[in-house]
Amino acid sequence: MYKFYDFPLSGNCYKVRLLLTQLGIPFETINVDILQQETSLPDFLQKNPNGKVPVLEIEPGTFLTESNSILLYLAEGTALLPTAKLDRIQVMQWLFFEQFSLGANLSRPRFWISVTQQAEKFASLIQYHQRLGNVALQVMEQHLAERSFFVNEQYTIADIALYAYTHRATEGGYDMSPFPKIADWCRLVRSQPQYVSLAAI
Ligand SMILES: N[C@@H](CCC(=O)N[C@@H](CS)C(=O)NCC(=O)O)C(=O)O
Repeated sequence: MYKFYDFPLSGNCYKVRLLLTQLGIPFETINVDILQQETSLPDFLQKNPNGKVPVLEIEPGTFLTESNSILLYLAEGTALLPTAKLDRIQVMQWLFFEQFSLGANLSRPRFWISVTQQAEKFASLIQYHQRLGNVALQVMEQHLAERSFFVNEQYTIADIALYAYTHRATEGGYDMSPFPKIADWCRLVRSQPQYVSLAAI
């Protein structure tokens, strides 16, 4: 059985937990407390030298890291990763967009404002990330203007990756009122079979 190294409040971990659940893949969860620096312990660094969750141990001693790579691995051969070349590459395009333009810009303000409650200390960094995050959210809003899902009008791992931090962006101080299409899409993601929620902070 897969072993999943997880921090329940993490959006990156949530992506993997949601996909494992929706695909009906059994897994054992091992909680890693990033607030107690458990990702810096030597034993954990052997699993991921980059010191971050999520990590999926797919067989004893074989570890996959980077949330979106894990999504690609798990979704291979399922309806959540299209086989047609262009659709597949467009899924990857959104996975890369999520990592470079969206994820950290939403997750870092959320971490400082709602998880560690250090908004004042990190005020200027929060402002910096929110400016970039709003640009990324606008890109998503425009894309969704004439679509229900991100790729080929079907639910894919692109939706899972983008949804993880977007649906909790207000916890990072984001005003989501300018993004009604994103709100519709979030409702659609929540209505997918075997949907599970991200833990409340
Ligand atoms: N690009 C990585 C980012 C992973 C990441 O930033 N993980 C955070 C939790 S969301 C973490 O483990 N932080 C602990 C640390 O940096 O010490 C991914 O998508 O998996």
